[in-house]
Amino acid sequence: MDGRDWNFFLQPYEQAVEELKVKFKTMRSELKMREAYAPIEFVTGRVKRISSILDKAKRLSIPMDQLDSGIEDIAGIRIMCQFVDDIHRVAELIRTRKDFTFVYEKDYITNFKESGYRSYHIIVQYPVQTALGYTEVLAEIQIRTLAMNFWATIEHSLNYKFKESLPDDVRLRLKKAAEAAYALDREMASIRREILDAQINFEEEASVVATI
Ligand code: 0O2
Repeated sequence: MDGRDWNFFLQPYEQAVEELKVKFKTMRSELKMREAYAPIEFVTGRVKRISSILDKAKRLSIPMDQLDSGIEDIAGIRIMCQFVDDIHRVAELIRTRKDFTFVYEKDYITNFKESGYRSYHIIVQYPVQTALGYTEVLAEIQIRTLAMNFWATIEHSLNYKFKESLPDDVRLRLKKAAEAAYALDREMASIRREILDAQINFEEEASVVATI
């Protein structure tokens, strides 16, 4: 494919990413308005770089004419949450939406990757109306906590910079850092639960006093 062909190929993915970003940002503001707390902290999106598409196609032996069905993360959306519980809430909201089709999900939180990577991935089929007609593209929605995102962003840039040459001891330290990030997630969730419980008890006591 030359540059022009790539532009045509990637156009519906770019449109899908832009539309999905708007939808999840709207979900965030709507939930914040209705419930005062939004399980979504922020949303980002990207179309996979051509070099990264070619690398993945080569690694998975995907023919060039099957890139659209063989590579599921050409369109990628990332949803960052404060807490692990929020990830499951957002995943449920995604599963029940009617404006795209849920395909399948990968729970890399329970089944974290060898690198230490944790995130919840949902693959959806997204309908796109382009100037030339209707099509559908696959998109990968990654849902993660802020701590998971912190780890993944740094690990990704180190891997990108040093390719295969990251020394084993660095990989091991990164894996331990991923565990530390997950321990932080659990601790923050526990602190939050304690504060919420204390608040409920306080409100119950206050309402008893008010009725006396
Ligand atoms: P980008 O944004 O294109 O540069 P895989 O073999 O991991 O490529 P798999 O197992 O099907 O494929 O995973 P999946 O669900 O397609 O996820 C691939 C994407 O998940 C990656 O895209 C990353 O965004 C993220 N990811 C998966 N494993 C790791 C990991 O060990 N570290 C980090 N930092 N991210 C990971 P690309 O292609 O890397 O990113």
